[in-house]
Amino acid sequence: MALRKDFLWGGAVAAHQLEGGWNAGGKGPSVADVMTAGSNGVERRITDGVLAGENYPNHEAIDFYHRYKEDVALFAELGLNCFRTSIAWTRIFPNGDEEEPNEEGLQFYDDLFDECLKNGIEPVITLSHFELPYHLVTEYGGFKNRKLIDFFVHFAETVMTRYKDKVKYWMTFNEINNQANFMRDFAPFTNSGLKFPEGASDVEREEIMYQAAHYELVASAKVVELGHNINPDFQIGCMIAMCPIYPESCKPEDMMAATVAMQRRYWFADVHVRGHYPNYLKAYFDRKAFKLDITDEDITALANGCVDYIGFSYYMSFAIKDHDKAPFFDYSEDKDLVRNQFVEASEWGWQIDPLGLRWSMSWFYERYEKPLFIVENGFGAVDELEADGTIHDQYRIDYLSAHIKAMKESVEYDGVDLMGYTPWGFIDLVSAGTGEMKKRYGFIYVDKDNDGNGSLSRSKKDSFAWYQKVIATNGEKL
Ligand code: BGP
Repeated sequence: MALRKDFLWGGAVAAHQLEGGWNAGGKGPSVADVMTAGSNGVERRITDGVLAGENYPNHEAIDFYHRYKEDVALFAELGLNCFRTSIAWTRIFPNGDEEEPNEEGLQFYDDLFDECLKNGIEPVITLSHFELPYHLVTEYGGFKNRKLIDFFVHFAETVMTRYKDKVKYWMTFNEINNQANFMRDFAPFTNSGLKFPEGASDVEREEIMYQAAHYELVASAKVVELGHNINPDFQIGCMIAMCPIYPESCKPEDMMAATVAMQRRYWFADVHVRGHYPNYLKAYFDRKAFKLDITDEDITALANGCVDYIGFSYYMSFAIKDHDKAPFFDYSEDKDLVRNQFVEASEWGWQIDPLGLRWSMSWFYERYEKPLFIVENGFGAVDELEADGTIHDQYRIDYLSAHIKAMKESVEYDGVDLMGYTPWGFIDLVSAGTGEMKKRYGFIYVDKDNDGNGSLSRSKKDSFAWYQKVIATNGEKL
């Protein structure tokens, strides 16, 4: 089998990481807007507002908000036939809980989508990509509050109705399962906006995390059902962060550790795709005596809102050992994960494993038999700008071509049904994890440094011409 003729070759970004214009056009602050930059191992920190002297990298980002027309022209030159971005919730509902949307925000996305479509580029839209309205954190405590289901559904209904003839592909929550391994206050990489009570134990944190995850899954399911009513042609997917967890060895305890770790990290996909909680998770809830608010209506909503496809990100794989160390895998930290000695890692410790992509595709497809969509994959690196303005990013080309090769093998040898591929951060943007500019993924270079200095001008790296060729040959020439 070869790649589909209508294969979606694109690039992926998120509103808060590239748009800037954080308070333009009536936009309210999101959690990303009150998050400081981290660097040199210092974590990003959420503040209680805008503090003088702090570096808030998302405020300007790469100023896509004002430059999207020139950028979309470059995307067209690159040859993209789709563009994955998110709609910033706070452009549409500045506080997240209003009845009436902000027309200026709606108009911005109308203009952006028109510009894309005019250039033969189909928008692929994430509804929530780590950019919860900050007001929903301060007023309601984030997604541990049931009220957020209604706010999210109202937001989704508003934009799905408005763009029903412009957008066909949707995703609900970006990397919804990431919250299972970042159970600290206002962690980056989550949609929940949680602050845990002072002194909360690991078990208490876990219970709060499961409650928030449940509300997000119910919100997602309601939006899938609603979206299909708004336009039966909509394709609405979930988005899972996929990092397969290998056993460190064939020792049975390592094998079991990997199995349990996979359950704890990927049960989200079971609920999204099958519409109910898996038994292994119900057993875990019982053992831990969690008191979760899961109503009969929620159970019905989950069953009625199964996704059409599985969107997922893939950057790296993990390894784990020794299930006998602890009766259950502890998600408050990845302390049982070990370095895989068979693969290299990036400067940020992300283990590079192209075959892991094929493994992941098989795992998803055997389990669910639903179309897959690789909506993120990429290599974060420090790029060197030569004196003549060129950037020779062969390491990025090597990483991506090895992954595309594995992706093609999965289609050809394993018969996986794959809709498309959108490499992450194909235009340089603010890193979600670190808030840095220097961790770059792009084929398009943006002149801006970690301190916010630079002309913001765009230029092409070597990988630009390489990806152009990949798309033009439908993945034949890597
Ligand atoms: C994913 C997120 C993206 C993105 C990417 C790279 O988890 O969905 O938002 O940023 O990771 O991560 P980072 O920016 O930390 O390198």
